[in-house]
Order: sequence, then C-alpha cells, then structure tokens
Amino acid sequence: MSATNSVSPLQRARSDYQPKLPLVFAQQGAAVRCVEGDCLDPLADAEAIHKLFPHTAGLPILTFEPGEGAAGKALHAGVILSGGQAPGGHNVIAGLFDGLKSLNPANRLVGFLGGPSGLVDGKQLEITAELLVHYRNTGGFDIIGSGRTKLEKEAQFDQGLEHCRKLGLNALVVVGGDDSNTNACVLAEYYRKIDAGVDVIGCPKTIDGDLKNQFIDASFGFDTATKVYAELVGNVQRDANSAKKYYHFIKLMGRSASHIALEVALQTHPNATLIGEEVAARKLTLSQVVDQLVDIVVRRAEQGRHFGVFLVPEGIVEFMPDMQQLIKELNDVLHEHEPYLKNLPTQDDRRQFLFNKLSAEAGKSFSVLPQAIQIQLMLDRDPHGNVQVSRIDTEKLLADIVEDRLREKKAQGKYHGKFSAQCHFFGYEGRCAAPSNFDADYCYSLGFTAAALLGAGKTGYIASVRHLDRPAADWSAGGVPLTTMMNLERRHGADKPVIRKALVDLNGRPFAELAARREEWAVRDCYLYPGPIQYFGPSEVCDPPTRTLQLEKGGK
Ligand code: FBP
Repeated sequence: MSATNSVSPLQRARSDYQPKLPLVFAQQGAAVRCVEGDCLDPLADAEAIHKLFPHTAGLPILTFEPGEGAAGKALHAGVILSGGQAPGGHNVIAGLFDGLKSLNPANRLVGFLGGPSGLVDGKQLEITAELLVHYRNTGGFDIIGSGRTKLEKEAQFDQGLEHCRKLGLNALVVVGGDDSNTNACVLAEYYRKIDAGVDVIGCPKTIDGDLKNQFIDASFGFDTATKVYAELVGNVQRDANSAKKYYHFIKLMGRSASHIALEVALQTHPNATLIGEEVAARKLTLSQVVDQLVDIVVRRAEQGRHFGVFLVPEGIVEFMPDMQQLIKELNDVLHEHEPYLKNLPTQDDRRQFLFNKLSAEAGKSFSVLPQAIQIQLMLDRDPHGNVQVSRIDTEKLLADIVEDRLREKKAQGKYHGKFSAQCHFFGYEGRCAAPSNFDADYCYSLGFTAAALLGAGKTGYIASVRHLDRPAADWSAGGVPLTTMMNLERRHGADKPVIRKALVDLNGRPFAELAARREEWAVRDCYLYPGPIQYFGPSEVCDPPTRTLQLEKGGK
C-alpha cells in the first residue's frame, strides 16, 4: 500500500498533533513497571471458560506504574486491524510503533494486510517511521486495510504461526470488536498451549460502543463517529426547522446495540429516538413501534408542526419480538438450505421458498413487509453469523408504515396534518473521520499500552486505558485477561465462548436522561446543533468525551 501524496490542509496541520498519553507513559515510555492485581475469573460461566482456556483464564489484572520495567526480549510484532473501520485505528498503530521503539529501537512492527486473512495468507507490510508520518491522526484503516475473516480454526492458527516464524515475529496485536477479540483470546490460548512463542494482545475497537464493561470504559471510534453523526443530525434538524415540511427518518449505524442512537440523541434532542433494548424489554412489535411514532406526528400536527426528526438504530428490527422470531426462522432456513437457495433462478423463487418454510406466525410478519425489505432480510449473513442490519432499509420501512397509518387516520377524521418523509442512513460517513482529540489520544494510548503489555511478556490480555472521563494525563493503563470478558453463548446450535456484547443498560444514566426528556423533545422543538468536530481551539469545545461516557462516570 502506498502513502498518500495529496493531503488536505487539515490533514497537514493534524499530522503535527502530538497525542496525549497517560502520565506514566508520557514520562517513561513503555518501559514501565507492570503491577499484578487480583486474579480475575470470567464474569460468567467460569468453570466452562477455565476448562476451555486453561493457560489464559484466571490471570491477574495488570496496571502500569512508574518504575523500571523488566528487561524484556526483543520484540518483533505483527498488527491486524479487524472488522469495520473506526476512527483512530492509525493512531493505535502509531502508539504501538512508538511504544515498541521506546522499549528498544531495534523492535519491529509489521502490519498484516486486509485483516485477519493477511496473517493466514502471509500478506504484510513493514511499518516504518517514514510510512507512519502519512497516517498519524488520520481516519481510516487504509495503512494496512481491514477484513472480516473469522480466525477460528486451528489450521488457520497454524498457517498464521508459520508466517510469523518466517517473518521472525514473536507477538501479535489484534485490533477489533467483540468477535475479533474473542478470536484473539482463542489464538492466545492456542499459541500458549503449543508453546509457539507468539504472544497475543487485543485492543477494543468499534464505533458501535458495545465492547465495554467494568474494565473497558469505551471502545475507540465511538467518540468520533457519534460526533460526526450528531453534526449531521443537527444539520438535518436545522433544515427541518427551517423548511417545516418534512419528517426525517434517520437510521444510524451501530449493529444490535443502540448506543450510537442514544448518544446522538443526547447530543441533538430529536423528536423521537428508538432504542432497541427498550423495544425488547417492552416487547413492542413493529406495529406498536409505528404507533408510537404516529402518535408523535399526530400530536405535533395538532400544534401546527408538520415536521420532525426521528432516530432509528440500525439493529432495531432484531429487538421486535415478531421480527426477532422471523429473523431466527430465516437464519435457520438460510443456513439449512444455503446451496439450494443459491441455485434458485430468481429472488422471487427464493422468497417463495423461504415463505413456505416459515411458521404461520413468522410467515405473517414476513408477508406484511414490503418486497424490498423481504429481500434485504434474505441477504447473506456476515462471517460471524450476524444479519447485515446496515443493509436493511428500516428507516424506509418505518416511514412507509407511518404514512399508511396516517392515511387511515385521515380517512377516519382523526388526523388533519401534512406528512412527507425523507429517509437517511448515517453510517459509513462516520467510520473513517479524522479522529477527535479524544480518539486520537485514546487510540495512541491503547497502542502504547499494547506495546507495554508485550514488553512485559504478557499474552491473552486486552489493552485497557481507564478513567477516560478525566484528562489524558490522569488515565490509567493496564491489561485485562480476555477470558474475563467471556461467557458462553449459543451460536449455530452449540455453546461457544464469546466476549459478551454490552447493550444499552435501561437502568443506566444515559438512557435515564433520554427517558426523562424525550416527551418534551417530542412535542416541542428543543433541537441542539453540535456542529462539526473541532480539532483546534478551547478545550471545552475540542476535548469533551461523549455524553454517554460522562454520564456513566457520574458526571452531570
Ligand atoms: P464492527 O463490529 O466490526 O466494529 O462493525 C461496525 C459496523 O460499522 C456496524 O455498525 C455495521 O453494522 C457494520 O460494521 C457494517 O459492516 P460492513 O462494513 O461489513 O458493511
């Protein structure tokens, strides 16, 4: 991959930005004292996880403190970017590189190309200081690319090891979400079991914000992505409030969890925000969700307001009990009849075949959906078995059904307004944005932490930088055993050890803030316009973390 020749003025100015580090690293580089704390059991299914991971379960939590680090072996590390892009990935690599060099200038870093498949296929690139100059503080994963190949089979691990040996590597850093860090954990255990001499460390990445727990404050990329979406939603709100003629249905990325929609709502105060986890808890069907939106349109019309903005998390359909049942049955039929379905000549044949295999109830839910949505629900699952929710036009589905209901109401004399919908999907727009100061600092610190963990000879850990609501100098850095975050989940008919996804906590403060204010936001126009991310200027404009993080950490 070649370095970019043409750069924008912002990119040029940004390349001079020196990301902030936790004090311990700022003062000493990555050669710091590694302090072992309590041994941590898996948060759930401890006995089973211990059995599956005899070498990496029950390890102690680690913290880096000022003081001399143990003199370690020379490190030759490989880094893999895995899964969807998230702002700050390049800074993880920069932090890792600088951290390794601070341990020993002879240490090396190579990047595996195109995600985990780069390790298996032996495709890599030497990371050098000259190359990194072009990527520091930039968005994207283009320095080495990313991919969604699932690393799960021993044959893949063995092939990867062969390439590591050829390249003289003794360490790997996997930058990814819950699924990729699950794979990193399995890889670490396997390499330790066979005494491969390759240590494996994970880093928490995903714009979705669903890789967090008591040890991980946030995944990187969530801060920047939500700021980009909040800017766009704010702009749309201003347009809606100026023209006063459209309802905007905005689908936001984030996979199953609704963290992104919730955070964007807290930053912008739209008229309605659907939260998948609430829909599931209240067992709301598609029709009931539509009723809620219709009610808001009707009440606003009574005040002469015929415009508004609704936020829709992309994974919402998976939380509606009727749709959940439908998706579950579709998954089973798609899995069981995959080759046959692939050979059917038309989409219509496939639709008909699937429909005939569904239970009466699921068939009913399927048949009320517009054809385009039926086809989208039939699309291939991703390599981890997930429905590709970013490819389902849920915002259009909701807008269509809301319009139908309003038409009925009008005919019954229960609604006298005007309704015209505009649909948007904000997702890819935010994944490669230039990282905010928060993500630039956090990612660089994560990379540095990964280097320090390798320097301390650790394997099977995820880099953990905590107290992220404080200034960077006060952040603490350390490592948490990947197995601690594991539990058993049913996947493809078998119990599999996986890192638990964090969904929106309905008892948590971010959701409580939305719940307390949404009635006012629904009927009045309380729009907030956050504007674009600021990289230069006063700290209160450039540096604040997300509302979610502030509230979760007890802030006002
Ligand atoms: P990760 O879990 O890999 O971080 O994915 C993030 C994400 O952006 C999701 O929000 C979205 O549903 C998905 O990737 C889209 O996947 P793709 O890039 O394959 O279209």
